[in-house]
Parts: sequence; structure tokens; C-alpha cells
Amino acid sequence: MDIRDLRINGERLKSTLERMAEIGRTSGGGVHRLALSDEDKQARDLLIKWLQEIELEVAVDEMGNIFGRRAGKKDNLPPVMSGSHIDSQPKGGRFDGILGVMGALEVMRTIQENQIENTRPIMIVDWTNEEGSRFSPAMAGSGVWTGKLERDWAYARKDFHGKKIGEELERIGYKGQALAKRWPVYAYFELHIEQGPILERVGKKIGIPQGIVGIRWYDVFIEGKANQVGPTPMEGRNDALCSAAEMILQVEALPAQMGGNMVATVGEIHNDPNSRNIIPGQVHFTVDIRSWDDPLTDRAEGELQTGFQKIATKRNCPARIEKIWKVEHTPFDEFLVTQVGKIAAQLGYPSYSLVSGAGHDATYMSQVAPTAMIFVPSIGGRSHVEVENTRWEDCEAGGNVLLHCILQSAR
Ligand code: HGY
Ligand code: MN
Ligand code: MN
Repeated sequence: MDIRDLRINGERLKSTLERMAEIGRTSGGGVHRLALSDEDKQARDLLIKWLQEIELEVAVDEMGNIFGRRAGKKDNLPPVMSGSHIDSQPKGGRFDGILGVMGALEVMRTIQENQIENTRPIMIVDWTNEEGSRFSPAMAGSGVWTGKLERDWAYARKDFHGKKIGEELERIGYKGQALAKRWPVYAYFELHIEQGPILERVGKKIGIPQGIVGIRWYDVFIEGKANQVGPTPMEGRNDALCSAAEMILQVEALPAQMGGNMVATVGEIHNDPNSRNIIPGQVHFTVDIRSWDDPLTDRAEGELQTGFQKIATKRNCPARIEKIWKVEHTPFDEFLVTQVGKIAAQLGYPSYSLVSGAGHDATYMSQVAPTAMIFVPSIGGRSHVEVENTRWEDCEAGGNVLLHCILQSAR
């Protein structure tokens, strides 16, 4: 058979995605599969079972990253790698991350059953804690593996209940023996849903990201003075929640104020003691700023620090701002980006170039190896929600583009 006619098994890809969506399924049709949770463990165990069924060499590293390896005729050559993440957002979607892992699995199954001879080794990977929702920052598994984050620092990162990454890896049995230390990679491809409205709006099946925006995460802690709401006059209060409210509206106004292509969001907030008849004493909230323009983000950061301190002083509620994560904007490898476009065209899929506003493990991979991504449309542009959805035929199209990207790079 002419290898150009090879296609993945779309029905099988659909059934693996549906099977994975059962793990952590929510009543609203999404998934709740937080990093290193029991649901994450179940999904990992199932992935490993499937990798073993197609005789891949399976390894788990000290960050819990899972690798499946298919030997190549020239087995000492740097491999072609592909993957994404299994963990989800709280009440997240059935496609974010898992499509990239199941897509790579489907490619491996297709290569194996057609006895394709690959010159380079081919590897599939599931990266630990891509979402960064339970444990910040995001992409901790790929961050340590690429050498961009320090392992013990990552191990010590705590969730809201004080559980640490290192302990939770141990608890679910995924603190592997292998060092989380990169090796040379010939090419890395990641299949992912777009998570935005563009592909649907332009009516294209395949998105070709030129790269990923820069991302910065901050934790803000405000110290007020709790008191009884009744006897305490309004004058002279140190209400931490009102302080936070003013700061949060400053975050929302920041992109327009900076006048560039930027988004800024406060997604998480904790109010203490959080009782209707106590003036809020302490507040912790998060800030997420993203832009392709790193210098603009530098300036935005300065504006935010100044603005927050003014509010803190005015309200006599001291604020502490911790920058906990920063990745610069990441352009992908031009040769591979062009290759994705050519293959989409050869397969008859209309494609469209864009920049990814969502973060991905490809951000870190692009700093150590030639990297490209393949997007497929998100229905209604929705993601990180239970209604996240992508057409099965678009998942299949993305899987076929991934198949031929991997075959071309591994031949
Ligand atoms: O934050 C992101 O864009 C990704 O979902 N971790
Ligand atoms: Mn993702
Ligand atoms: Mn996500």
C-alpha cells in the first residue's frame, strides 16, 4: 500500500476518547480528572494498558510523565515524539489534552497494525499536571523534563488542601524511577483542540498554530481586618474583599489600558473567614496575563503592581503579589509548521494559521526541540467547560494529519 493512503481508524479513536471520558465523567457531560487524583490514576492505568497492548516500551519518570516507545530501524537516532495531557480542569472538557494523547495512541496503533517500518524511534507521552489548576504552575511535568522547572520545587507545590505534587505522585503510584530529564528529540507534534472560536468562524478543519502566547501567573494575598459586620462602622474598615474587588476590576481593564493584544483574568479567589456576618479579613486571588508581546507584558506587570499597591495603601489592606510562573511567547519550528500545512493540504483538509492563546506542553518542548501543533475546531469556541465539544470527523482529520507528520519525520 502507498503509505500516503494510510489513515487512522476514526471509529477506534472515537471509542478510546469515549472510554476515557467515562473516567471522571460529570453530570453535565464533562470530566473532572484533576492532576494526580484517583481519576487521573485510573486514566493513566488505562493508557499504560493500551500502550502495552501494542508492545510499546513503557516508562514512567520521577514526575509521573508516561512514555511509550516504538523502536526504529536506526534505534539510536533521536525519536519523533507526540503527546499531550490526561489531567483536566475542574468540571472540564472531554477533549482538552486527552485528544492529543489518544490521537498519538491511534497513530501508534495504525503504524503497528500496518507494520510500517519507521527509521527513527517514535514516542508517545502523557505529561503530568498540564492544567495547573490543582497544582500551579501549569505544565509542571514537561517543565521539569525539559529542565525549565526544578524537580524538588515542583514536588513541593501544594494544592488548596496542602497536598504536595511529590506526595500525590507517590500516593497514586506514579513517582517513577526514570529521571525526568530530557533527551534529544528530532521533532515533537501535539494534536489539540483550538479551545477558541477562530476555526469554526473561518470554517476550517485544521488549525496551524505559529506558536503560543507568553503566560504569567501571580498569586495575590491581601491582609485586612476581620470584624463583626454589625457594630463596626463603615468608616475605617479594612475590608480585604473590597480591596480585592477594586484590584480585580483593574486586572480586567489592563489589556485595554496597555493597548495591545493581551488578555488578563482573575479565575480563582478565596475569602477568609468567608462568613456573611464577618468583615473579610484575608483574600487570596490569582491573576493570569497572556500576550504574544513579552515587553508589553513586562509593562503590564509594572502597571498592575503599582495599581494594586495604591489600592492597598488607600484601604490600609497590605497586598503581597507573588509571580509564580512565567513562560515567554513561543514561536514553533518553521519547517514543521510548514510540514503540517502541506500534509493538511495533501489530505484535503482546509487549514488556517493562528496563534494559540491556550498554553500547552508544546511551549516547553519548543524550547528544546523542533515543535509544531495541530488544532481542530472547538464547537462554539468553548473549552475548560463541560460543554466542550469537537466533531468526531474533525478529531479524525487531526489524527490523520498527526499520522503523516509523524510518518514523514520518522521515516
Ligand atoms: O492555561 C492553559 O491555557 C492550559 O489549559 N493549561
Ligand atoms: Mn490542554
Ligand atoms: Mn486546558
